[in-house]
Amino acid sequence: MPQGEMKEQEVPDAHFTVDKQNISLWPRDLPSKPDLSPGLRKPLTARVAFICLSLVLVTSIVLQAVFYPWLLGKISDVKRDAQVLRGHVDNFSNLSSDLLSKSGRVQVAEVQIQMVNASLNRVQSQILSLGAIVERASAQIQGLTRNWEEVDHLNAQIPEVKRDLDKASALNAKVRGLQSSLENLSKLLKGQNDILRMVSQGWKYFKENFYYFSHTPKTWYSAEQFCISRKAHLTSVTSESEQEFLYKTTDGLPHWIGLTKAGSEGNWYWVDETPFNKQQSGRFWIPGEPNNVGNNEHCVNIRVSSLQSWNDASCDDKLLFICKQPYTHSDL
Ligand SMILES: [Ca+2]
Repeated sequence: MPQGEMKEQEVPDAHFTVDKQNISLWPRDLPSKPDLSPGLRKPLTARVAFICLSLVLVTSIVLQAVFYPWLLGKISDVKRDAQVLRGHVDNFSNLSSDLLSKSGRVQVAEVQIQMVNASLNRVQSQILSLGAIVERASAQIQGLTRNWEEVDHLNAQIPEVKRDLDKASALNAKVRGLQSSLENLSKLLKGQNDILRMVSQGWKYFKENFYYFSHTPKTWYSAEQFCISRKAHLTSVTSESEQEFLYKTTDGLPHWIGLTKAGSEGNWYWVDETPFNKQQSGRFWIPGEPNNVGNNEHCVNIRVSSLQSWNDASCDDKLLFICKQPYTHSDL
């Protein structure tokens, strides 16, 4: 140490250092050791101790000066690390509680997974059945496609069919018309047949009525009974043409007709309930008739071949007679 050396040169009696160097580094002839007394050695020891303590103190101060900031930094680092560690511990605690809750959730999730698996199994079986259904549907679609092609083919034929239908409809209308004509003809023929049948039985046809001119004389009442048995009555006369037909057919032979006042209070009436028109019928009486001879002439006959041919006579006289039956178109 230079300072030590300088102090050695300034202070010649500092033999301790010189003596020590001579021993360890430069072996020389040993100087003769001064005879140090114990009184001198004590201050020297104290100084050495002081120096050493100073050195230690300085070193300590230097070290403190050097390392104190470093230590402060370290302490703050440690604190920070402690805080970080505490944070980790807290996080770990939270993580632990999370793990517990998540463990419960995991169990729930396992149950749910089992349920989902069961559902998946069901879905799988449903998918299989759906596959079968799809196959059947596919087959049906193919069949429908073929049917559709047939429908298209038929659709193409529709216009032609429609024309045929129109023709058929027109023909049908004609057929209906013909059928109606046939029905009318049939009815006409049936009417003709009825007329022929009645004519064959001795009846005469005139303007929608059949007339029967008897061959046997009867009283007026018996004659009416005969006509009733033939679904007829003694004839009424309601027009000049009918009167003409009757008197011409009787050809002058007296015939009972259905006009009488028997059972009434002197009023003429038609036995077939045709209303009696006294004014229009007045022209059919023989002039001077009805004269009611003997106050006993209550029935009327056609006596002569003339428009004025009516005569009142006794109802008990036996005369030929005329029945009248209206031609009923029962089948029309
Ligand atoms: Ca008379």
